[in-house]
Amino acid sequence: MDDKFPVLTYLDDRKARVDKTLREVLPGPEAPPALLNQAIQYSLFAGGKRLRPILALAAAEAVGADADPLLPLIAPLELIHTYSLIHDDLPAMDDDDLRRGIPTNHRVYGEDLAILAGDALQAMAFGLLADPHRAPTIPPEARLAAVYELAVASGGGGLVGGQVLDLRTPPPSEAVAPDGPERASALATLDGIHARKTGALIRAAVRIGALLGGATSAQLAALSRYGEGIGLAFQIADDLLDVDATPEEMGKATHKDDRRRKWAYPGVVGREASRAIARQWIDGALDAIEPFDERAEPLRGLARFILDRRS
Ligand code: GRG
Repeated sequence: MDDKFPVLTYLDDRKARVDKTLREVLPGPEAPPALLNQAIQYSLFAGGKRLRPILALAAAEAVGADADPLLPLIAPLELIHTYSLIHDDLPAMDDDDLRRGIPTNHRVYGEDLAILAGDALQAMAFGLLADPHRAPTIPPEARLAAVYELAVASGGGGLVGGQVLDLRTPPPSEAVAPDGPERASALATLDGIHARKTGALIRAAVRIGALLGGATSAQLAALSRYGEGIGLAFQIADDLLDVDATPEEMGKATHKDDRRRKWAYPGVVGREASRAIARQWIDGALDAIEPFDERAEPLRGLARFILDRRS
């Protein structure tokens, strides 16, 4: 397997394509109601990595599809992700001042607009995906399957459910002994939160790309396992960055998990074990796509990137 895949170039190139599509499909900042569209554009174009749509593009490529025509159906993943960040930052949730390196949406536009911008982004995502005029060559069944994936990943079994657990699960007890029974139960709690809060949308991104790209059921099953593995690894890496990276690198406050006594991997099992567990998830994800040919190289590169990223 070639581990020299130029993942940073791939990320730059695909991010530019996703951004171009987002600009094409979204109402401009002057479209009425202008304040709403400005609030949406403010957070959407604040410089996210676009990892979820990029994973969907890479999954479509891995099953042999021409991914570019799928962009209008893949870009909605970023709308759901951005809505979840805007709402997560609200005073009623994480109460954050900084996101993607700039003041959070509610700090600039007010809580009312931030809530409504998130709501509109969510509705827009489903509207774009269901619009038969976009990517008209995609069979209606594949489009419907993608709508279903996105709905499941966004709701109580995914983002929203994960956020509820994240906010309301009582914090972990001080020390978790490496061999004690509390460790297994703490890890199960953590994985349950992570799989919903972060993993569900990442897994759905990979599945949506595969479904729209015409994956066989065997390919879809393998890619689901890949998506699940990188989703869990992504959140462990995010927990590690919260303790290791600077606010400048992350574009948001760091050391928040510890201060807020939140469920996070390093606080429960330590940095080293956290890194080892993330590595196991990535290895499992790479294993799952082992039967794929060189068209899955972007997926392999992205899996490695998730572990090595600094922001
Ligand atoms: C409010 C319904 C609702 C859900 C919120 C997304 C989320 C759930 C909370 C945000 C905080 C958090 C730690 C989420 C986990 C996912 C995560 C690490 C998001 C950051 O994703 P990146 O790194 O961000 O892809 P960019 O800015 O690059 O898009």
